[in-house]
Amino acid sequence: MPEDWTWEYEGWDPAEERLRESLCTLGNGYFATRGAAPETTGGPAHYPGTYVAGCYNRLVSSVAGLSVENEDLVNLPNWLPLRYRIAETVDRPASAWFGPNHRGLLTYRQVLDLWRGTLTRQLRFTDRLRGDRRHLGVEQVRLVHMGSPHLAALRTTFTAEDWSGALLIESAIDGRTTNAGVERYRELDGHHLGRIRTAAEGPDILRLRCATRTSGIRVALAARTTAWPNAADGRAPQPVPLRVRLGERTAAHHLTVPITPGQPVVVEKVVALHTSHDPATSDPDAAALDQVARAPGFADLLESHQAAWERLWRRAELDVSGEPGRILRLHLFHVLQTLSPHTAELDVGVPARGLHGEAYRGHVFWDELFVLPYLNLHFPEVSRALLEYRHRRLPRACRAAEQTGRAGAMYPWQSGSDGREEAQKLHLNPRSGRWVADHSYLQHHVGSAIAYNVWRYGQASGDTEFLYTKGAETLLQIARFWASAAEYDPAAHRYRIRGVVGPDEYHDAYPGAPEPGVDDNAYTNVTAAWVLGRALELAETMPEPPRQELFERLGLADEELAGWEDISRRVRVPFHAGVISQFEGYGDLAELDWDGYREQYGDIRRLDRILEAEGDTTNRYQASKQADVLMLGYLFPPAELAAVFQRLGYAVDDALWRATVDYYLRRTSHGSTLSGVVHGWVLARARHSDAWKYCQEALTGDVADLQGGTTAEGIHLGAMAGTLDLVQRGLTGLEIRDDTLWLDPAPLPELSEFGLTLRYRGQWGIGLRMKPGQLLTSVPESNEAPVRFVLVDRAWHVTPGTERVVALPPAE
Ligand code: IFM
Repeated sequence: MPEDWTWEYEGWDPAEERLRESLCTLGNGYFATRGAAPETTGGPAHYPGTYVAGCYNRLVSSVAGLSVENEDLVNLPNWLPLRYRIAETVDRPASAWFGPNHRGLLTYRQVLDLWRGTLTRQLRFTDRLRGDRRHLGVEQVRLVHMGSPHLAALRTTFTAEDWSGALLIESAIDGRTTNAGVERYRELDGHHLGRIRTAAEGPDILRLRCATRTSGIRVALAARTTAWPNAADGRAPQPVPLRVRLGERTAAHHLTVPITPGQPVVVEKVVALHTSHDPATSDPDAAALDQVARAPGFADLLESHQAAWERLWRRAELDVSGEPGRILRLHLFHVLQTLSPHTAELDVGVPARGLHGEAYRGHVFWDELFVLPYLNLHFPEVSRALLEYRHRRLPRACRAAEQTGRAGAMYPWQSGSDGREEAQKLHLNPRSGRWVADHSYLQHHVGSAIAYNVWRYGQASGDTEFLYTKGAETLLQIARFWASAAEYDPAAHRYRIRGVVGPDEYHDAYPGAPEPGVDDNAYTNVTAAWVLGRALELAETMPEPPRQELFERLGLADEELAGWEDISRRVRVPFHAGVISQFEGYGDLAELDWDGYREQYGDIRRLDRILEAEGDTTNRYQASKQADVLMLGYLFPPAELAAVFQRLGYAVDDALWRATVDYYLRRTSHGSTLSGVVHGWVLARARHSDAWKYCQEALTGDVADLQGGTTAEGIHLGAMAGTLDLVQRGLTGLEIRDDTLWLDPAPLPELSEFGLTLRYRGQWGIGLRMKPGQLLTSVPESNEAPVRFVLVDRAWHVTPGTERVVALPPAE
């Protein structure tokens, strides 16, 4: 194993447990299970959660006198339960159930092994019987299989250090789970599972099936438990017989195993999980039973699981030393556990909080904007599947646009199973206890993120089969939406897009305005113009066929395209005080007393909650939650950004951009983990002295739980993937166009040495290695064609089996 691939937690800390559960989640892109303790099924410190990608259910709840409907990623039955105690005689317990909360817990250690994809727990207990102290050691290894996506396994080894007797063990599946992992949602109905049935099969298998209550997805788990005392005399061990206990919503095996010092007891639990959503499955119950009955033992599963992880790591090589490297590997691990090649077989999007918890209900936001650019260069088939998720929901997005009187596709701010708008109408401010109207559905910029991803995927993968069909259709319909949303203002001779919310969610209305939304959000308008520009480029460059067929089917005639041309050149961008305005009127808002608020509250990341609790609102202030205008510097390399503004007839030079960066840097609270990524990226590219500070904020967002308790409710997938891309594209300046890898490095002094391998248009293992003052490019021997690189003023080809080192221009 490469060095430094583990995350270790020493000691039992109930206050930290839910955070550890999120960070120690194991998954495979099909399902994931939080790193919860199997000894207990709940309690304040514990939140077991198992989530299958795309398994949603919709329920109606009553809050603040209103009936609200929410669709949630469902917490499925818990397959982990395995508890144990000492038995004096068969069936006669002689100790309490052990577990992290047991008062005899002596040591507790937990190790997440990224290379192997396992979570190992080591516990040691003491217990007193009639004055005698007994010591029990427990080592437990778990995996969620990366090769066989429906399998998981848990192996527990018990060691009696100084006593002989028996262990009473219970291995169960628990169907009593609800969605209760997020305190803010406690007033919402979380009972998503119904029709629960339990059964036993043969000597060692338990079954539990159920269905989601309204979406009717059938879910089935089957668990095979095997236990034996290790055969010290070398004879084949005999598994211990199991006793079945079936409840209405739980199924358990009980077993009593003799144990003596030097003869550890091993219990293996192998679990299969299927749903009726799975491709090529008619009966999930039968599929789970079949799979678990045929599954090999833990040792074989571990071997094939590790081999699958090794293959993944080869496709995602990232070599960064020190603590940043360790964190980046953890981020990569969680990205791959959420979005693996198995995901490419499913109809799912990018869940903002991974498959690691219930925050944001497993919904899909614009966060894929921070995820796909990374995946494009390693797992293009996963990117394509995620874009196909959007394409399948294109008709729904077109209906949504139509319902607001617009044309084209208006994608929802929050998407779930069928692509309708899932954004909540009310959200709870935990600080004030008030339910507040939520206008985030006005973040129509999500459409530009989808179009951007279509375009960048096409450039990186060269997959014209997708780009010229589903990709083009999606992008053209989004362009059409922007064209119909833009209103011509004769006084300004410009097109304006009114009534939106930008990425900065702190401004959802003008102070005192009766209607929500702000006008001419610069990010929204510029990206809309860019999308229109790409749509026109497609119209010009798409080959025949399929161009005519697609354009005819969409009813896209030349006059409409001429309208797009005009709009793409004349969308309005507001400016004030020598900087780009976040939106029309931003510069007229009051200045916030940042120092005063910091002094009073310390952490003011969630300024919106603080002000609302004070009876005030962020709408009144020049205070942004997260990068908004600066997102433009994240999406577009300097030359492209300048060209976009030039096409719009605005001169945005380096000085104006730097002034804009400084302006918003002083007015942003970073209430989203995405903000650190964008600021780190933009400041690094602007050679700003604060760049590393924001990169560190992005790196530590989840491991240090910077947003105060939110990581326990699920990781921040966009920020995790964003940090990978920060190295991959941000620090290298990598762009892919014209069959060339364009580089424009902006190395940070704190991260000036790193290496990565890329997959680019069917070529694998293309190497980039940065060192202070030099860049090494390589192409493996196995590749067929040379790769072309361009660095500012130099171009070169690297032929297969060779490398080329070039000197980097000195930093300005
Ligand atoms: O999409 C983000 C948004 O930008 C900030 N709030 C959280 C969302 C989901 O991650």
